[in-house]
Amino acid sequence: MAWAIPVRQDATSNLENGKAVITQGREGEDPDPVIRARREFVKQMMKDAWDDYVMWAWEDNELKPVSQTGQHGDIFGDSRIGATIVDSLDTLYIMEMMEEYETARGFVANQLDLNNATVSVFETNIRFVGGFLSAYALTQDTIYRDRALEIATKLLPAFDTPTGIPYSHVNVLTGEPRNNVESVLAEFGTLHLEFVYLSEITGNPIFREKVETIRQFLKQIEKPNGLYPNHLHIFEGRFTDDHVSIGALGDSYYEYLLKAAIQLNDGEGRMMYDEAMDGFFNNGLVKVSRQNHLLYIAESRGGQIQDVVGHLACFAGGMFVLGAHVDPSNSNAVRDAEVGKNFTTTCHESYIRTATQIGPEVFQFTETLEAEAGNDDQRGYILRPEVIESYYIMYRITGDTKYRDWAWDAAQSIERYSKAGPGRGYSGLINTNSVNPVQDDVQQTFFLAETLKYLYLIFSTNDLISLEQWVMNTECHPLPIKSTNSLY
Ligand code: DMJ
Repeated sequence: MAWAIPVRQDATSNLENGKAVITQGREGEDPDPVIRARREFVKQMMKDAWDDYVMWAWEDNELKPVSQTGQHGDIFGDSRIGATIVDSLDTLYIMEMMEEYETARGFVANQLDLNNATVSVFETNIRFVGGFLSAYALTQDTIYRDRALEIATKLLPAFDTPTGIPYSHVNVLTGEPRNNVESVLAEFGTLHLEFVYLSEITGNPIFREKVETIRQFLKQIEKPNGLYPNHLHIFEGRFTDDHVSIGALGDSYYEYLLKAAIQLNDGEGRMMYDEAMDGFFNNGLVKVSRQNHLLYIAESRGGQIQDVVGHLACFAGGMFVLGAHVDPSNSNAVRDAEVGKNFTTTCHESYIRTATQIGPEVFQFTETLEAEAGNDDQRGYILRPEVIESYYIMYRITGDTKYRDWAWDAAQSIERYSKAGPGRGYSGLINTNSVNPVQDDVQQTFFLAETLKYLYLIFSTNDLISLEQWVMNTECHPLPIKSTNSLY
């Protein structure tokens, strides 16, 4: 029997035609029993991943599912701050795993305590601030709003720089930044959705002001050939390298330009997104393979095109299609819908060309390689979501069921090769091209926040966290869209 989602008393204004718009319980169930069974299978994957974490790594940041112990990881300093718990909150809620959800809420309410740690501003924002804001929007439980405010406030000293571009790391107790004057585009450019919404729900404008400063800085800075290099000197306000990528180091900056436009009807964000995408096209970075004309988005270094694509870049298939979907009269809409579809196909090819049918961390295009890793360093898989994320957006927008099939194939392969044992959690793989892959013994928090949530949603009906009312932060935490969602 499906759980009836408890809608809190103070969320009654979120009823639409008498139904909660937060989660819809059985209404998210597909009429097709095969699809319903797939959704149940994904839910069981979440249960195994969660239970194993609770059993062996509670309060720590990540589970080591092979060793059956926890680990801090390095992105949250020395702190054991339950990153998996916070990143999982909304997934548990959306999947109606209410007992587990209440356990997670109890940790947030009673145990979570930031130690004397130097944390990544970006990671803390997308996983903690974003996770809490999403949980707040879904449940209207103010504990999450207050936690988001508390943690975002601890990040504010990082923004005390001449440009307003934040340091990459800050100590959450002392406010001391890590003394590194170069920051990464995808990090300081991936704060906008959370900070604007946080200002809105707390009435404190400071967060909006911080990201508005970053936006205006990036709007006026000279972009070589219309491209954004990935590193910036936060004191001198100049780019410090010539590496351009829609994947690692650049990725979610572009994602947030588009998604801010969706969240807030932000015309400036849309304009900057369109210009940034034009930069990739105008500099010849959107290419096709010589063998089978697979479309891919190359990187650029020192003015030279590099025919490599990271798994991270595969989110862009969904981004291009989403950008076309929300603004069909945009002059780039037809181009972007086509590019998004074809790039998603290429990312799928990177999956089906390995022995495990799971795509590698990096794939290349050369005389002999087409969407395949070129060396052992490129062959790993760390439970990343981006390819499945694009399947999910493609399915929701086009209705083409092949994306559900591709997602199911990926889920089956993850179950077969990444599972640490019966009833156990999931691990990354060292080599996706081996049928006996060695596991890397890390269950990344984004596996529960993103990979499993996207899988669950692709096997649900479109009204569960609908694209018209919610926009995902880059960690797949849904935030309400201002113009269509009364929860904003
Ligand atoms: C996640 O933390 C986010 O999706 C981020 O934007 C990129 N990397 C991981 C998942 O691969």
